[in-house]
This record gives sequence, C-alpha cells and structure tokens, in this order.
Amino acid sequence: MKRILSGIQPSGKLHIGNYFGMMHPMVRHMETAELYVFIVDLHALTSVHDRDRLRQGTLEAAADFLALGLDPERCIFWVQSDVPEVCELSWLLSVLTPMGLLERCHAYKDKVAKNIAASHGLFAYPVLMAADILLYQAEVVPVGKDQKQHVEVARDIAIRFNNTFGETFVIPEPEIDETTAIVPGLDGQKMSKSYDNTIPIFLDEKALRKRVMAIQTDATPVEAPKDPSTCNLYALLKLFAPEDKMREVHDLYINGGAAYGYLKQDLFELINDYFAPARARKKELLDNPDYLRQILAKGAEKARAKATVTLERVRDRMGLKY
Ligand code: AQP
Repeated sequence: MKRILSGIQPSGKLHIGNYFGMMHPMVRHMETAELYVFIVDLHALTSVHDRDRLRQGTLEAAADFLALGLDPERCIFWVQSDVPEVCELSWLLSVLTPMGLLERCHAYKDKVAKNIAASHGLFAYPVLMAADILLYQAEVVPVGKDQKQHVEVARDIAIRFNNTFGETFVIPEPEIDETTAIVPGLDGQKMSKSYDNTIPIFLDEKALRKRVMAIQTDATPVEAPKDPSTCNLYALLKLFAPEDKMREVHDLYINGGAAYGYLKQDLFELINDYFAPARARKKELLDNPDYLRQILAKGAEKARAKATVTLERVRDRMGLKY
C-alpha cells in the first residue's frame, strides 16, 4: 500500500482549484492507500495574520474535507501545528538547503510580484513543506501543477540528506492529474485564494451565481468561432459538464454560436448541483465544532506517533544525541 500525503492551507475559502488539484484525488486515494491529509496552518501564517480568521479557516477546512467525503477512520487527518516536531525538522533540513534552490521557486516569486509580503517564512515555505512530507516518509504527494516544484525541492533536500547522513528519508514523488493540473480563476490566472479570483466550493446559490457571472471572457461576438484552448469559461465547464454536453459546447466554440451568458448559467447549475449534498453536510459539521476538534485531536495523536520515530532517527543521524 502506497503512503500518500498532501496538505491544504486554511488561508481562505477552499475553492474548486483546491478541490480538483488536491482534495478530490485525496478522497479517491482513501480506497487504496495509506493516506495522510492535513491542514497546514503554519504555512497559512505566511499570508494570514488574523487570529479569528485562521482559527475559523482551520475548522472550516476540516469541515470541507469531511463534507467532501474524507473518512477520518480510513486516513490520518490532523492540523499541522498540532505536531510541532515538523518545525524542528524544518530547521534541520534548512541547514542543508541551498539558497539558490529556494530562490528559483516560482510560487515565492509570483506571490512577491503580487505584493504579498516577502517574509522569511514565505521564502522558506518549501523547506517547511519538505519537512511535512519527509517527516511522514510519504511516497506520493498529489498536488496541482503550482506545487510540483515544491515537491521537487523536497526530493532534492531528501537526497542531499541521505547522501550526507546516510539513508534516512523516502524520496517522494509528485502526482499530478494533467486534466486538472491548473484550474483557472475568474481572471484566467491560476485560481488562488490570495489572488481573489476563486470560485469557493461552498458558496450559497446567490453568491455562487454572482461569482460565475464574473468569469472574464473576451469580446468575441456570439456567432464568431472561439478558441476553446484559451477560454477559462470553457476550461471550467470541462471540469463539471458530462461528455455529451461538452461535445455540444465544443462544437459551438468551433463553429460559432457560443453565448457566454448562457454557458455561465449552465456552469452555475452544474457547480451548484455537484456540491449541493456536500454543502448540506458541511453545515451540519460546522454546527458541531467540538466534534471536529475531537477528530483532529485523534488524528494529531496518530500523526505525532509517526513523526517522533522519524525525528528521533534524524536527530541521531545528525549528531544531536550525545
Ligand atoms: N488553481 C489550482 N489548480 C489546481 N490545483 C490547485 N491547488 C491550488 N490552486 C490550484 C492545489 O490545492 C492544493 C492545496 O493548495 P494550498 O491551499 O495549500 O496552497 P496553494 O497552492 O497556494 O493554493 P492557493 O489557493 O493558491 O492558496 P494561497 O493563495 O493561500 O497560496 C495544492 O496541492 C495545490 O496544488
């Protein structure tokens, strides 16, 4: 059984990019893998400096995952900061991490270009992520394309560590589903909480419709042919529409007749129906935060038991036991 791990930041409302890039594949893996799923609140601190928002975001992310089908009895599900061993490992890995490796990371450069504060934490984000992955000896890490480079950094650090101190870490592999590798946002850029271009998974009908209607499209007239490969509305429809519907849409793009307003209405209905059952479950879960806390505490206990084994080995290998 493969050991599969992936985390999500509670840095805002989880969106359909998070869903297709990571949450949906993780829920599917529950059937066949030893699964580790966690909410990376320490990572979210690189962008969220508001106590109530982070607390609420963490509980909501837990409710989101459970509502979308994650079964805490069939995986280890916890909050990152409840296993503080990860911070120690992050430091131990950082002393082996070349500056150049982090300087090349696109996610950091993109965020700074978008005026997100260039803190040391944001720069060192991939080292903490490497600690997350290596602490649990994960073999496979399902991510969207935006996070592929960070998994490669984790691989690089693990190989360096093993070469320097002896075989210690499993070398992880990223897993990317090419059909959902980068879900575009309303503006056509990568859908991202920090770019405010998302379609959150759990919006009520009215807010969802408003969000879908705000998808930016070009000014090509209805009757003119359009290029599906550059249209974010088309890419979003493809995630939700059944094959026969998508064939129809494709023909309209190629031959002319694709009216963006009608297609947005179709997309709204598809998303609304797709998430309706999960939305009801989420509401029930959020009404009982103590139940969520209990599940997360149980998960943290299991995760911590695994983490301490790896960390003890690392401390020993590095000469921290005297
Ligand atoms: N647009 C996307 N398309 C496909 N996958 C995506 N993911 C995020 N956006 C897309 C995947 O979701 C997982 C969890 O992401 P995260 O919340 O930990 O961080 P992120 O990638 O930085 O997501 P955001 O929304 O862009 O968050 P902020 O703005 O807070 O940084 C990851 O596997 C990611 O690939």
